[in-house]
Amino acid sequence: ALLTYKSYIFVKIISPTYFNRSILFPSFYCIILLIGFFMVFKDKISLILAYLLNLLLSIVYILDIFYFNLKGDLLSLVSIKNGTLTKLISTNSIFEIIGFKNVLFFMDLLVLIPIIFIYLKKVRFTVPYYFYLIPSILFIALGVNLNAKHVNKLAEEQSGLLRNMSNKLYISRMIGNINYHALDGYNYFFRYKEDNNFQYSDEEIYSFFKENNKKNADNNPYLNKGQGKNLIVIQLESLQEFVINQKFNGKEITPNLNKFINRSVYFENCFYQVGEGNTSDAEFLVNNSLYPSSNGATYYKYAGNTFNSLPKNFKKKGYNSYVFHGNNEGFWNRHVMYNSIGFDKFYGIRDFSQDDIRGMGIGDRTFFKESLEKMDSFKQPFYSFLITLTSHYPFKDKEELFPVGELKDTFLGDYINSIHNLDRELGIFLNDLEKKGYLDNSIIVMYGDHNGVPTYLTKEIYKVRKDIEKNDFNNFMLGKVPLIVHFPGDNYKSVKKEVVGQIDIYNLIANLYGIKNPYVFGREILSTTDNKVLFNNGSFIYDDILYVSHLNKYFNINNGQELTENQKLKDINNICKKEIQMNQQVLRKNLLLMNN
Ligand code: GP9
Ligand code: MN
Repeated sequence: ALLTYKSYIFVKIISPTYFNRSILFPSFYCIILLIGFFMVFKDKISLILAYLLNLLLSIVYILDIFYFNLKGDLLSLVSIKNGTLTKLISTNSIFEIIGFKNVLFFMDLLVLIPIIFIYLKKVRFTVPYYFYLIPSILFIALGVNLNAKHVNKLAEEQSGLLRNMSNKLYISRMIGNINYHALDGYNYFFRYKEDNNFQYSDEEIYSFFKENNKKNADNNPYLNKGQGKNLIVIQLESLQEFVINQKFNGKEITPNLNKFINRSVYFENCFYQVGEGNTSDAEFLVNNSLYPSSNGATYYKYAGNTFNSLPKNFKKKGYNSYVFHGNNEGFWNRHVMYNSIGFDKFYGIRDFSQDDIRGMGIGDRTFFKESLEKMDSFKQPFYSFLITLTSHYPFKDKEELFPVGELKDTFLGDYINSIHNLDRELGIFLNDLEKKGYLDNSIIVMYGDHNGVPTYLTKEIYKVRKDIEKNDFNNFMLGKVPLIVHFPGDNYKSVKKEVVGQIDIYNLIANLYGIKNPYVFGREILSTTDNKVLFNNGSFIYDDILYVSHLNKYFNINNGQELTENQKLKDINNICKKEIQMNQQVLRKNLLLMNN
């Protein structure tokens, strides 16, 4: 009864706007199962176990409430491992944060001690053991059934969620907080051990890094061009390359981006390389020059790792690093991972005005405006990393601005409209940056995080890009995102045709700011003329060759013609595969720890 009551209070606290009776059930189901388990034991032991369980869950609930009140998220094992929890405890008073009335979570535990003591001493048990055993089995059976139903339902509705754990609060609400922690423990201790297939020695990996670094030679004309300047990186939600410099129904889709591209270095062949971690993987690639995990979300799975990230290297140059994103701080485990990446401050949903919530969080206009206000107060030079949100699926912006005509009420129509809105907000922001002088004393890097149109709808894109022939080769080539680098004075403006990936953005920035990191998978792209981009699924572009893994086909990148496999292609395929596997090993073995 006490645990049920505590669960009720807890669910109410973590679900202030979602609270209704049905959301309580999963918590109760967990308790039914637990009661079944300790009833299996003999009377006295089961009583003590019940007490200990109450104690343990009270601690978990209190820590979760503490965590939730500060970070809008729930505790996870990796947040304990990477020191996020300790940092919060050492800088805040638990009692103040959880609120005085929640201290009651522990009051019963005190009161129960003498009662249990008397009970154990005085009460003689006369009821036979099977009397407990039968209901216990019933409780367990019922508990397993009800819990499994809930967990399976969630797994079916949102496949991947229970593995990538992108929204821990939601998981806890849907399957109960006890199940959430059990799942977190299972992921942490068991599930990810699947990846322990180490094929390369650490030495091999370090010598790869050494070779890769040689290619990042110092002889490029852009070297150190950013020294002393701010860096503003803007990651744009769902922005794909196929909308750039395009008109639809006679109207430019992204007029502001197009204008800005004309003043910048524009990479028109940049591919996104994200995995299950989506947006967070793009953030990860850019800030670490590592590929994301080939399964699960890197931000959750490897948040306890050590990284040689951009913020850490900027710190050595005297820069502070800031990250801005208008969603809940816990989404994609961001606030835990940002700690490991080394951002000095994370401005999440609660750091912005609450009167412009659109979709998952703060609307882009408010987001840009208030991020800029915050930046105005920073000591310069700084590194600011902004992640937009409003152009996220389902693309239901309040205003309808773009005449999508026959595409009205279609996925693609909504997407174009949403991207057009993003472009408008970005245009306002870029104007403000210019007015305030940031364009003269900062380098601006912008790119799309991943596709907004899912691959099964790729064929729809040809309705907007009638200039492209519909075929396997072009389906693949539509997986591009724009990459834009703006220098003060519109210097170096040009269009780059080389094939590059998000993983290279780190190196591009590192070279501009004189940052040296020998442990990178990316490469210098401002001064190169080579094509290279690798994907976790085995596809790659290398020189003139494109390999599409799910088709097991090779193409000539210049004309899209299919190539027959030969030894040379096989060798290249193996080299590319090896690099991707080495990266997984770096993550799994936390190899950068040894070198920090
Ligand atoms: C969530 C936002 C969108 O905060 O970044 O995430 P996505 O679904 O694109 O990965
Ligand atoms: Mn995204």
